[in-house]
Amino acid sequence: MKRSHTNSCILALGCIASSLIMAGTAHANSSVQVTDSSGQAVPDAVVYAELVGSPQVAKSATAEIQQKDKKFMPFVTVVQTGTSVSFPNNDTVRHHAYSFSPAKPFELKLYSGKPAAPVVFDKAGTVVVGCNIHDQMVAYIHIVDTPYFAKTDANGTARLPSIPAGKYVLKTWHPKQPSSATIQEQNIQIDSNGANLNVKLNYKAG
Ligand SMILES: [Cu+2]
Repeated sequence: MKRSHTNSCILALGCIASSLIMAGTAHANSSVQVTDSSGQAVPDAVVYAELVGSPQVAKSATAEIQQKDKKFMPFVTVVQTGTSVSFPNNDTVRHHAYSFSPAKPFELKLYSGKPAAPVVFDKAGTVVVGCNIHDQMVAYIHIVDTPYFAKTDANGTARLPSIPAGKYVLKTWHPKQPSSATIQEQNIQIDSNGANLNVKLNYKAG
């Protein structure tokens, strides 16, 4: 909606007025600080806000997890359901990426360069990716039913995109979450000023 508006704006005078109106209703970004049970800031945590009662499915987003120096990079990826993820191999050795995770089992047989097709992640959940050749290689993909997601940086801070005002459930996931644990969540209210939120994980993530 926003994009087509911008495109149709070229040389249109009405555009100036409507841009001002849009600026007036713009939503501020929100930030989330994540710490663990020992009080340490937690990098690589995934935080996402779901509008209460309204899951939203993406249409055609893309993401990339490359293989470099016998590692998957990034280590943690968060995408919305429906996203196509490509797995380019930027090493000189071949890799064989796969997952047995119920949210999306897949296999990209021994390859170098760019695989023929990306993998579409169409179900919310966590997918653990490994390489058949190099056991130490691992990556996590957390698939969410909302466009409002982010990953914490080295300081444990995540910056969520602009979120319309409303009631949301803020969920937080991290690769160190015990497999028996459910995803931590808290009810939040977002207003037009955004929000500065804190999440304390009930396990050690370091
Ligand atoms: Cu490999």
